[in-house]
Amino acid sequence: GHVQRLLLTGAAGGLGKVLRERLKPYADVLRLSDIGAMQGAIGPQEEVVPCDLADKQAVDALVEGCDAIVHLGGVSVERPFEEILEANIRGVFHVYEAARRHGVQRVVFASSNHVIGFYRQDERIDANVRRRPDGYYGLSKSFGEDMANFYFDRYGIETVSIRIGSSFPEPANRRMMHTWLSYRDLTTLIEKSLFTPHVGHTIVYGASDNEGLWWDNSQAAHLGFVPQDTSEVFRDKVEAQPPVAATDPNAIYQGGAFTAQGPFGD
Ligand code: NAI
Ligand code: 15L
Repeated sequence: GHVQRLLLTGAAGGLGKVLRERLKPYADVLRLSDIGAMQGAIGPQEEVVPCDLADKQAVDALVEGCDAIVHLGGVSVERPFEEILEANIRGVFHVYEAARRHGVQRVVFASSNHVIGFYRQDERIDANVRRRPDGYYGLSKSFGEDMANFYFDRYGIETVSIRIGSSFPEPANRRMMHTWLSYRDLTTLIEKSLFTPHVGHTIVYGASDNEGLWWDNSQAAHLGFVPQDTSEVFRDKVEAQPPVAATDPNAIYQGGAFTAQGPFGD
């Protein structure tokens, strides 16, 4: 698959930096956007449009002329509600409204495992389970998935919501042995999410081929996503770390420490 102009929000972030390189083969032009500064030289295939996702007019202008959107922008950790509200909740609304106004037919939404973070690590779940967000951040991603659902039912805009586990160069701890998603597998999953026909609103878990996976992707089989990497190659390194207490949320819940953050303020 291939599109003319692909919008990447959150392009200056951890995953944005990686995908900015890896998504090049799939578009003539990558429109890179972030509220923060973009690193490095701007390539011939790239255009940079700084934007605050909380600014509706700015997002409308950002989306104009794009053929598909990979929406990574926003607050990516647990924070007070008011911050999440602006960047993630208003932000995702602005992205879909702009997509509707400018005829964009496909969105890939960076959802998160924190939408289901309060499931326990001994439970195996699929995309149809009741959501159990583990904080305001997880709630905002849950709202984003509902937004995707609504814009498909009402306007036919198709979305793949990827409930990303932990996408980093390596799994950093024991929990991430289950949740790790390699950059290679992330890229493949985004490619499938952009170009598989008739996805409606599909929810898929973003994890590599790890041992003892908590997540069952059978509802997303039409994407044909087959992860190539596994956290297993890092097991010795990760298990050299001191053990985690049985009472630590990192050992109990799929969302790990996010389940125990807050309250904020008084
Ligand atoms: P990140 O925090 O490094 O990148 C997010 C980017 O969004 C940042 O560059 C930030 O400047 C930008 N941003 C924040 N508020 C903004 C606003 N109001 N307007 C415009 N841009 C704004 O996060 P990362 O790790 O790159 O994640 C990318 C996406 O994937 C996020 O939506 C995150 O929630 C999601 N995700 C990532 C996971 C991971 O393991 N890396 C796991 C699950 C979800
Ligand atoms: C996320 O949603 C975060 O964006 C990322 O920074 C990690 O904390 C990841 O989840 C995780 O659960 O490991």
